[in-house]
Amino acid sequence: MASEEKTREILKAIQDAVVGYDEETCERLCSSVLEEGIDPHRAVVEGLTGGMERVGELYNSQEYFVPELLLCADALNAGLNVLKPHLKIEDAARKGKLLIGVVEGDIHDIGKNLVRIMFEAAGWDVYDLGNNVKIERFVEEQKKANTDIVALSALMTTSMLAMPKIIGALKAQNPGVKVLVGGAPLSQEIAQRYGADAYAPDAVAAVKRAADLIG
Ligand code: B1M
Repeated sequence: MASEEKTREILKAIQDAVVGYDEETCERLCSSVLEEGIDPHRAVVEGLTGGMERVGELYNSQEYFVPELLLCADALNAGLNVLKPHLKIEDAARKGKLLIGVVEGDIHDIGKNLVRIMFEAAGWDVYDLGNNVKIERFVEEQKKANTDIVALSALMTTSMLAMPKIIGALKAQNPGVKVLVGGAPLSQEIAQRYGADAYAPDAVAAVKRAADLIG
């Protein structure tokens, strides 16, 4: 079991590997997380996601541009692939069926993928529609899979405007379906205004909110 100091050192190095778009190092460090007995959830949140937050700041300050973002996303995903099989949420809460996707006009899927992984880790049946998903597709697939919940992700202030339309269409077809929303530009207040049943600020909270909705 690594000391707190050693743990922080490894998590910081994972952040640096994401920021430095170094896939190989990121993979190796995520393997060392497992060898050292560090909590893999912590490595995802403080290491990989923390690194992507720093990447966002570099993009904002125009030190990084779209090509760098894509390379950083590859490094994050390489690390995530190592940690994913070890992310088990032991939770007595009820598990259900979830349909998830990123709304139309938006291709940012790193956050959505983290949310999906947390639901899978918690034992939910997950149907992932990917990114840039049209309203009609959400409605059709919800009907087909008859999921308890539809989870909508948006990363842009422009794309999130599709959410109230999707929620309206889903509820018109099936008034019982619950809709969970999330993504950086969302908030509890916006979620309520859009008619969503719940809002979650991060992937772990998303699983808790969803379990409450069907509990
Ligand atoms: Co771009 N992008 N991007 N981008 N990108 C943002 C979002 C932006 C804020 C950057 C900025 O300007 N400061 C900005 C949006 C501005 C706005 O709001 N209007 C932006 C822009 C403008 C663009 C382009 C238009 C750039 C261009 O082409 N000129 C373009 C858009 C294309 C499109 O979608 N149509 C674009 C493209 C890209 C890349 C493809 C290069 C890449 C995405 C790669 C990929 O996803 N496969 C990218 C990236 C990486 C970013 C930033 C830097 C990082 C996003 C990210 O992955 N964060 C982002 C700036 C930033 O956020 N600081 C930015 C890490 C991830 C783990 O966090 O996704 O927030 P996040 O997910 C969190 C929570 O939000 C939450 O849980 C997750 C983890 O706990 N969550 C949920 C997410 N979904 C949830 C759903 C839930 C619950 C919780 O329940 C359903």
